[in-house]
Amino acid sequence: MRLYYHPASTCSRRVLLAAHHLDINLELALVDLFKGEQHALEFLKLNPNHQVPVLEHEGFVLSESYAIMQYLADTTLGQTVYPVAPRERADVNRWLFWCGQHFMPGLAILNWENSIKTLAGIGAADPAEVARGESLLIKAATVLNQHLDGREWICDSGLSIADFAIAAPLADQHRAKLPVADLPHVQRWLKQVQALNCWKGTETQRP
Ligand SMILES: N[C@@H](CCC(=O)N[C@@H](CS)C(=O)NCC(=O)O)C(=O)O
Repeated sequence: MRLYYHPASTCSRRVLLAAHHLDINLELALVDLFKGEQHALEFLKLNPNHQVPVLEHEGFVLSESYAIMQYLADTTLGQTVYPVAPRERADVNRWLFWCGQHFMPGLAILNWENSIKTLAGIGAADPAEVARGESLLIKAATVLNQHLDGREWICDSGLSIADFAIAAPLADQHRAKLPVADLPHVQRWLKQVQALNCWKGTETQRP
């Protein structure tokens, strides 16, 4: 299986976490977002949305990080991070959708303004955008913090791809200046995810 990715892409990181945990060896193909390679015609045939990650598996091409994590789990015998019991699976799906719909919008703004712009050398953060990102993210992260109060993992079925999905973009909490430092349950849970082998094993694939 080949994964088109970029080391600064938190969406790629969540796929890498899932693959490492599932013991799937991905062939990594760098798409240099800083050089604009996501706009190349060849890449647009794989993903017309101009974005990584994209998985290629024996002629099957799949974009969208959450769908890729689900596919990796579904093709792994005996895995437990994407349960098959309908209600347990629905709960994992709920948090994957929540991540995309509620958590990522504010986080992506802050990641872009405070982190990626600096890494790519394309200028200073826009204060109005930073304020918009903070306001969106605080609302979502507060919901997550309350949910994690008294819970070991996000879903009661145990460690799941929802933990990978939501923890991955928090890796850059300091560089992206994410307003989550004062959320004790989020921080305690994140430390737990960061103690997993899959987290340590994918650290070198980051900038
Ligand atoms: N919904 C997509 C979002 C993917 C995404 O935002 N990818 C970013 C990197 S994390 C990207 O490739 N950005 C390049 C661009 O938009 O030009 C997913 O979950 O895979």
